[in-house]
Amino acid sequence: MRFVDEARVFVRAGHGGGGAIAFLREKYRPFGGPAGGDGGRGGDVICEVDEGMSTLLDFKYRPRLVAEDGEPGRGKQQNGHAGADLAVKVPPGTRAVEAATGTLLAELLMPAERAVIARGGEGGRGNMHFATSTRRAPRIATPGQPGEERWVRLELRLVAEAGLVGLPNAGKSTLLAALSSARPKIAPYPFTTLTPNLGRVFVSDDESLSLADIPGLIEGAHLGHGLGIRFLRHLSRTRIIVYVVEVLGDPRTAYETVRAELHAFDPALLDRPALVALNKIDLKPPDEAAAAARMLAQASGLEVFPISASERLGLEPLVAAIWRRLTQSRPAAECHS
Ligand SMILES: Nc1nc2c(ncn2[C@@H]2O[C@H](COP(=O)(O)OP(=O)(O)OP(=O)(O)O)[C@@H](O)[C@H]2O)c(=O)[nH]1
Ligand SMILES: [Mg+2]
Repeated sequence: MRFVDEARVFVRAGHGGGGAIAFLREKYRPFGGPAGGDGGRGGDVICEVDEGMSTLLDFKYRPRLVAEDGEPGRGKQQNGHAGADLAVKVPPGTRAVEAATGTLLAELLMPAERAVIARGGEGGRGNMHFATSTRRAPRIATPGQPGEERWVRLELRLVAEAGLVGLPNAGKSTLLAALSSARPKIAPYPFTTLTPNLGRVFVSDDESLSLADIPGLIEGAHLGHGLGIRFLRHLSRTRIIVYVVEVLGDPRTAYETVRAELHAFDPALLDRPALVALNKIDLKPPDEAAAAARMLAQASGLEVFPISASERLGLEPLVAAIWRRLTQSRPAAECHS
């Protein structure tokens, strides 16, 4: 399944049906009066969260979302049927933004959450409403209103509680694979991961957290180097950032490079609760790894967990710390006001 986190769609809600002008003419009621019914409402275009989805790929193949028009009113006081809504499924974390103005139309997070992104037009009123004592045969009805239509940008921001960030090759995907059932591609060269991966980490039988593996960042990513920083928007909803830094080379510079790129994307990311996973300690003598961890803790002011993702060393304390931070920072009520 291809990961697509941006799509442009044209949405058009249904037009309202026109009100009818009609008169009752029955055998025994020659002047039965005005009987034009109302037009039906146009259908809405609606986005609805499907928990099982994690990409906007479908919209690449279906860029026009059009709801049904309302039917016009008819004689004998019959109202037209309303047009059917068009409901489309989106992954959790989808934002719908009006392309022309940048206005946020909807942000869909919770399972089964729905939002209207284009509202159908009201139906017109038939002439049966316009009769008065002095105007018994009104030849007036109102037209249906047009439905809203607009270009909409859909943007997906993964809904992950924790995010892994680091230089390419630091071992982020290896760590995600060690902690969850996700099976991201892992290879000994930079930029193996081209789009974010998502996994679920079980802390106990019924407690889990979602973890995102973000493609590697290099110095100048905010200038477009490497894969750039657009994937950092998937960090916007993570509550905890886990810096993955390899113990080889210069861990402190690696950490600072990644911080600088996060800052360039959004300075607020630096204020998020964060931890450091100092990876690949299997490649260093234990005392050197421990010294590197102390140095990095000092330099970063963060808790540093020496681990080996591939050898599965030190993972439990790391997960426990992520979980502790999450439960401490978890909003008191998980409901949206
Ligand atoms: N020795 C050792 N090698 C590791 C460890 N973790 C990861 N590796 C290796 O490091 C290489 C890069 O690992 P990945 O998990 O693909 O790294 P990444 O951070 O996801 O890299 P990008 O997707 O390119 O950003 C692979 O060859 C892994 O097998 C570790 O703890 N010890
Ligand atoms: Mg990777």
